[in-house]
Amino acid sequence: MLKDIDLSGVDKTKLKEIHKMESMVSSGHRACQGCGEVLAMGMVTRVAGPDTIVCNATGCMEIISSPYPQTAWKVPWIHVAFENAGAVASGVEAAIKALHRKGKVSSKPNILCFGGDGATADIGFGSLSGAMERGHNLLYVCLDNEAYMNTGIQRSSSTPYGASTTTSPCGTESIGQHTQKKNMPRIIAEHGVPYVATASPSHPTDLMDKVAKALAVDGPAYLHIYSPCPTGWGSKGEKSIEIAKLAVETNLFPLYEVVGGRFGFTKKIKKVKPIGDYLKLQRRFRHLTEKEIGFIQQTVEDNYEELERFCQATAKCEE
Ligand SMILES: Cc1ncc(C[n+]2csc(CCOP(=O)(O)OP(=O)(O)O)c2C)c(N)n1
Ligand code: SF4
Repeated sequence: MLKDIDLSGVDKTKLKEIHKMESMVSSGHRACQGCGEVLAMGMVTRVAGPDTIVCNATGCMEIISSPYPQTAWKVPWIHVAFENAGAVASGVEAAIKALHRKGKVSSKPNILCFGGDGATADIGFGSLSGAMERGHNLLYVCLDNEAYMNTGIQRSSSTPYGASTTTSPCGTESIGQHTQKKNMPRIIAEHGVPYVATASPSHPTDLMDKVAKALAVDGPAYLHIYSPCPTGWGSKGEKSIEIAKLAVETNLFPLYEVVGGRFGFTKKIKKVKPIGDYLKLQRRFRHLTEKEIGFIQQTVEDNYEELERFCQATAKCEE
């Protein structure tokens, strides 16, 4: 069902102001150099600010930020098992709501949930779906590095076709992952939640504007952030932002949002680059032949056309 939600009053992020915004994840954490996940988490928490509670599903971001007795977190943070991050975040939100109603707390902190693609699309999917369906006022952020990195680069349902991982290795009999990536933003949009968006650390103001909108809506919001992982993708740490940018510029990972059920691009690429430019920077794709690259190119174009149709179908009719 389409619903009108006015987000025009939400402040836009100014590029030259970002350095003044404090990340709630301190430096000195143990992420690999060039990790897209930790970069994205810093951007998200810059917008959310100190009045925030974080629920963190098991995965890289939990491990690198909380080696007991140390922590990189500057806000209340709870470690959550793979399968129930959505449920725990729901409980935290309901508890805050009750305490607020009873006059025991005055603030209404932002409730953030962070999960990798494995936590989000696979094992934690049920509890995430429940949280979205029940309408809890929280923001769930999927940090999508397209595999289970923390436990040794195993494939997930978010691993793209053709990628080599330790459980979908390429070889004479296999091209690597042979299924297509699960479309999580679309699946969550189908829950009818007020705000869903894709974002990338290569486009920081777009990403941070989306966090501000997600926190402004009343009810659940979902942000799917593309997160390069040099260790799992076999790429150079210093190339992470270039790779993330190429994912957007090839239309492999279009930047869009779904507000009240209406789909809209937040960035349109004028000169779309070939998918080979993106693939060649990563070892996980280096075995692919021209024929397979052609197949991936076609899939990218088909998916993009489908998204365009969603945008057209849900656009507001002009009087
Ligand atoms: C039910 C369950 N199965 C498996 C594990 C082991 N495990 C811990 S983290 C992890 C992978 C996490 O992958 P993802 O959510 O994509 O996050 P990433 O590490 O890539 O950031 C796995 C399989 C677990 N903790 N719980
Ligand atoms: S393995 Fe990948 S996701 Fe995990 S900390 Fe390293 S770069 Fe980040």
